[in-house]
Amino acid sequence: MNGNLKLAIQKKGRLTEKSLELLRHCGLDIENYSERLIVSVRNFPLDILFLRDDDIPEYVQDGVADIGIVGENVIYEKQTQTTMLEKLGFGRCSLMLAYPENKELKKIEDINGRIIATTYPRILKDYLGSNNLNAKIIELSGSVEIAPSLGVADLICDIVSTGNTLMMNKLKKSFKVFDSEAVLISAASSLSDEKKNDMLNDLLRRIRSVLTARSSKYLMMNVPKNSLEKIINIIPSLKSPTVLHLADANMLAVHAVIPSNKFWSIIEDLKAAGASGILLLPIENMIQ
Ligand code: PRT
Ligand code: ZN
Repeated sequence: MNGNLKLAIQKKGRLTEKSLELLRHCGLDIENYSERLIVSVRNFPLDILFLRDDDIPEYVQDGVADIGIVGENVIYEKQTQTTMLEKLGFGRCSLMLAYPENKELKKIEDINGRIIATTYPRILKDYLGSNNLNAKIIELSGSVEIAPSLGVADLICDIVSTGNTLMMNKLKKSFKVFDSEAVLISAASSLSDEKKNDMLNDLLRRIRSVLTARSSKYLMMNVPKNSLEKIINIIPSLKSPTVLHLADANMLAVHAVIPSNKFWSIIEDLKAAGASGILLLPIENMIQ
């Protein structure tokens, strides 16, 4: 026991690279991890444990790892005692009901009496229960999408991201059961070891600043002096924009941090108000 904070992430799968990328953006210098179960971070008291994603909730609950990064779908399905500390904005997907293209499913009640194959029996059972539905659940460990063509099930309930897998198997998606993304979890909202709790708070501050930076962009433009007020009213700035003088006395430079997803909806209004030389830059880090 070296007293380091222990973080469990997926060893090899869809969440591995994004989890490591997030940690690196937090300034962590991570040793080459290939095929190792545990690696230390060189410049932060953190050990990273590489595990199968299905095992992460239980290891965190039991204190083998202090914190973990895993999909909400896995947490919900495993029903362990863990607390979600932060949504991480990657690994987004939905658990959805899907059925063969040549069949009809007009309303959700049409699944009553049908057989649904899934790797998420608990989530599906809750969904059926809370919607007063009565279907039979068959639990499979993988390749759920081929169950209808094998005649094993009428429908499936599986993770959908792009929808390509469903299409390739001649299935169409219907009702959504659950939305998921990768989240950071711990056994309780604060750790009992005070030193580790300080480390966790430091790490959380860094993660939150990276996440805020990712969802924001730095907007720069030149504007005619007499359009300043109009332009400022268009900008969905998080704080008051910065206004700078230019060599041309009739023009000003305006800089602002904006939510990334707002850019395309304001660009035409900015141009119409006389803005020129519009630049949108990524932000590396943002401390609030
Ligand atoms: O080996 P280990 O048990 O660790 O990995 P795993 O195979 O169980 O998990 P993995 O790596 O496939 O997924 C890890 C997590 O990523 C999941 O628990 C989800 O939270 C999240 N995630 C995001 C996804 C997807 N997108 C996804 N598309 N998990 C699975 N899929 C699969 C889905 O099951 C289906 O087979 O991809 C297929 C559908 O994808 P589309 O793009 O064709 O719709
Ligand atoms: Zn898994």
